[in-house]
Amino acid sequence: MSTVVLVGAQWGDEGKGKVTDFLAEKADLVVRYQGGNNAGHTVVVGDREFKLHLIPSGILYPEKICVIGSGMVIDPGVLLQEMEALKNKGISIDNLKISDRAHVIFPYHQRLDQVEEERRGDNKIGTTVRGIGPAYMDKSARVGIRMVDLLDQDEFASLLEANIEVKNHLLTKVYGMNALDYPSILAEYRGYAENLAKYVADDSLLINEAFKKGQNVLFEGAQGTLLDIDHGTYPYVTSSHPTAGGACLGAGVGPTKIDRVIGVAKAYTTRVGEGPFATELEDDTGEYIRTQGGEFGTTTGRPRRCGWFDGVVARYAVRINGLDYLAITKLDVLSGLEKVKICTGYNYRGRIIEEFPASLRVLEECVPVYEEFDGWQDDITSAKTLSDLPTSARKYLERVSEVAGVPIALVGVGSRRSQTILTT
Ligand code: 2SA
Ligand code: GDP
Ligand code: MG
Repeated sequence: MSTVVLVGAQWGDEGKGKVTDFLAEKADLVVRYQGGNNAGHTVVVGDREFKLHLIPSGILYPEKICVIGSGMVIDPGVLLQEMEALKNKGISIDNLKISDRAHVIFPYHQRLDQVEEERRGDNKIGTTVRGIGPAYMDKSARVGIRMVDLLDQDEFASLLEANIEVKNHLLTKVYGMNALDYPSILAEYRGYAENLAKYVADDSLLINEAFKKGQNVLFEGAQGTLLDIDHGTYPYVTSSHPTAGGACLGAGVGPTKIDRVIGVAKAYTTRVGEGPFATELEDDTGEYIRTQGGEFGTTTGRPRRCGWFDGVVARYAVRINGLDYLAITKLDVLSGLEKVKICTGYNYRGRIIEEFPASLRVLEECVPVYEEFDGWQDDITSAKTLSDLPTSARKYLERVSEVAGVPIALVGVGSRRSQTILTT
């Protein structure tokens, strides 16, 4: 396996948690490198379901080292709750490591996320309101507070005081909200620091030492390529780099160390939050997919928008991430449909576009060009190999692979670890 980066090839929720858990069996380290508790990664093992937000999906294997990388933003209260919930389910968190360089989310980040969304009105982004954007803003503005700063009592007190002074000005004078109380936040976060201190480490050093030992490292992306701050449907994106390059930045690893990049995509497309979505189905078929696929946000419970597989998006994800393979999940969800469709290009004012456009104004006018295929009625959730699948499902997968331009390494036919077909 060596070093593998797993990324979302669409708008997130492709089933990265499940695929990470499946591949983690062969990994020594599993590393998250961006995002925070906006992410929701669901892993089902036997009859037990785990919803992870900050902790890598490798945590269900007791011997794997799980790293929260420097590119992440951490809400320490949420992290401690997640750790506690895992412990209560009998899952060991002894091998969890938290980067000393990861940035910390504070209550003012959540408040600003909420009030900025409200002020955007019809132009809202549809964020998870977890304070992710404002925390990354502070990081870029060079006023953020990192885990290493949180652990240093005096340094933390002065950084927090300076931040709260500015944020209170913004909250009260600009947004007409109540001021935040510095002493109580200081005390609360000092408590978090005490509880988290023993897990804090130099993630880059740890991972690079693992490379020297010849260990296998799996990087687990959160969100998806089309939500990347540089390459996504800006401004309807998250504030981090869910793409493969983000793994290097967000874990202190050189690009020469990456052996393989796998993109996870659903057999259809979903998006939660606002922004253009060319293949969206606002009809009974969209509703069917949402119901069959249980397409509701893992973190917020919001209904996800559903649509056909978009080959333009897939090709874009292959290019942006340098994908070697696709992992296609949730093929079982399409069972029962008479016809299924793949978008192979966009019709923009009578011209066929095959590459994903930068302009949202162009994207909004794009009409998908579809190829239609026979569906399949059989229950495929017990399929173990490709040959167990109905011919029409196999044809569909073949075309998905052709349109995307990369082979398919595995296919998901159910949420359980065991419901995975390896094709290579
Ligand atoms: P944010 O909160 O600033 O990152 O929101 C910006 C955009 O990024 C989208 N986003 C997501 N999209 C899909 N899944 C995500 N995780 C949760 C899940 C989402 C949920 O697993 O279902 O529960 O609602 C995720 N996180 C961020 C977000 O919708 C905005 O479009
Ligand atoms: P992630 O954010 O990419 O990890 O995805 P989420 O966990 O937010 O959403 C994916 C959902 O689909 C979860 O509820 C998974 O348990 C489920 N899932 C993953 N793979 C499959 C699959 O192949 N078939 C079905 N039916 N469900 C799947
Ligand atoms: Mg998710």
